[in-house]
Amino acid sequence: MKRALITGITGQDGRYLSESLAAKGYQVFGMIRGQANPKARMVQDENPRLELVDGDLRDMASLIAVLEQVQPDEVYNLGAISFVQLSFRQPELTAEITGLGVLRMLDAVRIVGGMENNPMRFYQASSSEMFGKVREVPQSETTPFHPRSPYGVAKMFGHNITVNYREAYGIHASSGILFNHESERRGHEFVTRKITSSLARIKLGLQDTISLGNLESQRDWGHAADYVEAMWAMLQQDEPDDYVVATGETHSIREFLDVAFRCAGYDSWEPYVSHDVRFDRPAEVDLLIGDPSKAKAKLGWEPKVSFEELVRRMYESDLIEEDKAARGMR
Ligand code: GDR
Repeated sequence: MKRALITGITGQDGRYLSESLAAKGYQVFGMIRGQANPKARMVQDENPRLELVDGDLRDMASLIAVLEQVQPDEVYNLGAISFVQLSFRQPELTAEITGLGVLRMLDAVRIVGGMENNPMRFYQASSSEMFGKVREVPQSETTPFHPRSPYGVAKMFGHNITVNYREAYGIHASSGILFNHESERRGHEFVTRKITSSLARIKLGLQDTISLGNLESQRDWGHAADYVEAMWAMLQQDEPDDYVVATGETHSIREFLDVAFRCAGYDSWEPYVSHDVRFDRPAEVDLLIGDPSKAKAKLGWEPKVSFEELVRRMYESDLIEEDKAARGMR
């Protein structure tokens, strides 16, 4: 039975990946940070075969101890401060966890796995935010980076150090440059879930409007359940490498609003959406659109969920969730 360790187990991707690996017959370990982490119980309930282990990406000794205990075949490093806007308010903490955390985990893999014939395969969750002020459209594995946030800068360090450890120590370390991926489990701070959950509350008569920031930015949005399959496929290759994971389609926040409000039976979203400068960013990423041809050709990976289906699924799920919450059932 193969063993996998996932950091960021309580996040959207950690939850999908742990279920997918368990279904493939893996023994899955999730790294949990902090005492009495309230999300530990939720992931344990969702996936009873999951084993939780204590560790923190800021604490090298804890990472070595976790790897010694778990002896994983595959390490998926998904743990990070992942909210771009927060990274402007807490840039140093973002660099510490999202950036240096990758180096610590790679070093722990190097030390525990050994210098030669290291059996531990490593996946780094890199991000399209590294492309930032894009130098080319669409963005591929060879597009130069130009990050626009402390988060993007930290992810760029994580990506580069992963490539460096692969080249310097021969570690089977791959980096997935994932474009935005959303789902019914997306955190409420991200724009897609903020829109679908607020829209559900508007539909249920629980809320009047949604306050948003910049509606012009364009993103390449896919479904997270599809994207975790690409992570796994990367670690099954003979050779480690970097891959863009995207749909190849881009849509503005306005288009997201169009589709979501149409699903809910409204002709227009304009009367329900107001602008709030608090949600504008000091520097913005205007346009992201990925070229996933390498992932398609080498991993045989393709996204299954379309943009329209993604929006509809998120809205319909939120309608049920918000209704339950309003009745005190959540
Ligand atoms: P992003 O996702 O920054 O692309 O990073 P987010 O959903 O936060 O923002 C997308 C775009 O929407 C605009 N926007 C708003 N965003 C939020 N969160 N809230 C608002 O009210 C709002 N109004 C407009 C933003 O300015 C932005 O242009 C996500 C994260 O998951 C990263 O961790 C990941 O690496 C990348 O996607 C790929």
